[in-house]
Amino acid sequence: MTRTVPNPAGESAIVDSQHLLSPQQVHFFETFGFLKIPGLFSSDIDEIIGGFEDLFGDQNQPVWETQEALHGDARRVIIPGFIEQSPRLAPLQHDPRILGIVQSIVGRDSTWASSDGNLFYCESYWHSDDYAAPLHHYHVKLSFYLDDLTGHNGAIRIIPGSHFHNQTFAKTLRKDFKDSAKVSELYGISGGEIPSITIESTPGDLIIWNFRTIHGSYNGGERRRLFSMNFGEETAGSHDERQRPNKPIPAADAPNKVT
Ligand SMILES: O=C(O)CCC(=O)C(=O)O
Repeated sequence: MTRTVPNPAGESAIVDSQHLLSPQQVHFFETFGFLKIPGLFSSDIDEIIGGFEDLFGDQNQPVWETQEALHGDARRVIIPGFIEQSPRLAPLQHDPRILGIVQSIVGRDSTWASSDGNLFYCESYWHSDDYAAPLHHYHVKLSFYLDDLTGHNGAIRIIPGSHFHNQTFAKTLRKDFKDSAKVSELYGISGGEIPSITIESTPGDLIIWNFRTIHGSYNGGERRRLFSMNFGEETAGSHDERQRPNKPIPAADAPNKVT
């Protein structure tokens, strides 16, 4: 069985239904604000890591070196427009596994919103991705972490439910996290002790989150590798208009493990 999906270039492409998320995975994502698909790219991981290292190893490659408060003033190296510059990674933009996920959670009106490659020599304090797009404009991030990560060496953490950005819970968190130095004053615990889910990962896993979902990473070591592909809805607000409470979730043929 096949379904039509607009690819990032705006053309119609055919995605086999095997690449669409199950109703349970979509429900999980819409309820908690994230989803991990273990091993989705494990058979391609050598090529993916090779493409990543080609770009970061190229002395002529322009990079941004940042030392921002969000990362404790420590070093982060970014290459914007990342996979677009790599012959080995660029095909991911049109990969049916990616397009199937994007159609499942953004819908048919999705647009490509670029990619970024990162080397972290730092932690990331709690934030949502409102620097990249206004929160009312629905966007999702598909992330490839290229090291084995747990809570002890910088695995991404998210606060489930914080993607309901207009609710008091999410608004309170965004206000309280504006100044990371205030977190212990406000809550009596450190940033790393804020209640959250740590998404442990191994290279080849895909982690997807809503730009609105509050996320961070703690205990990160040297040279943590990440690249992400971003997609958004074409018309701001259209995804939210389609949401309704208590929508029925079709029964699955077999249980799906989502995290
Ligand atoms: O892994 C991290 O430290 C943070 C990544 C992040 O915040 C992002 O890509 O939006």
